[in-house]
Amino acid sequence: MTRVFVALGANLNDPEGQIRAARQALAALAVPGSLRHSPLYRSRPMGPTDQPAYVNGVSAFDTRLSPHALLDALQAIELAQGRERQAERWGPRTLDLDILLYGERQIEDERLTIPHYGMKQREFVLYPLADLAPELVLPCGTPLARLLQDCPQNGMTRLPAQ
Ligand code: A4P
Ligand code: MG
Repeated sequence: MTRVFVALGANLNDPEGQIRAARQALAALAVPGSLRHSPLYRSRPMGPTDQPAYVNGVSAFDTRLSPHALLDALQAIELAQGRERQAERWGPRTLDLDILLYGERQIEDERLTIPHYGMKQREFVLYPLADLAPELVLPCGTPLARLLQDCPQNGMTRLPAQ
């Protein structure tokens, strides 16, 4: 059983509803009782600016799935919620589920890079991650608190809890 952190992002077709539906779907991948969710945030789009604001959050849970089985399951949830992969890098999407951390593992192969390659710089990942695990230390030894010091919130706002 391994503790994992998953980043959730959406900016099309009721993004907040997409994230809430995805959070429910994650329960099927989690050891019962282990699933936790950060507050949700509205964030400025990284990449092309001619796209709607994003809703972002992070969820944490224990799983018995291997890293690749977890990726398969997350991509199935993306597809079930109408994700269409487009050519434009960092373009708009109904739902993006990225594996941030899989225990202490460091993985680099053709399908997976863990820790996620962008997580150390992205305010919409680091702040919700800190809501769940303020004391977290990355597998490379860097404390999350140190990354937050170098990461402005960039106009991000926390959404009211529901
Ligand atoms: N892949 C490799 N490592 C991982 C991992 N740790 N978790 C591979 C998940 N997938 C991983 O992903 C492309 C491939 O990455 C997968 O097939 C998988 O094998 P994708 O979801 O099809 O493509 P993508 O998400 O569009 O690409 P990319 O480069 O991962 O996009 P990002 O970096 O996730 O950026 N602005 C705001 N404010 N908030 C956002 O959430 N998101 C993006 C997307 C752009 N701008 C944003 C946000
Ligand atoms: Mg992705």
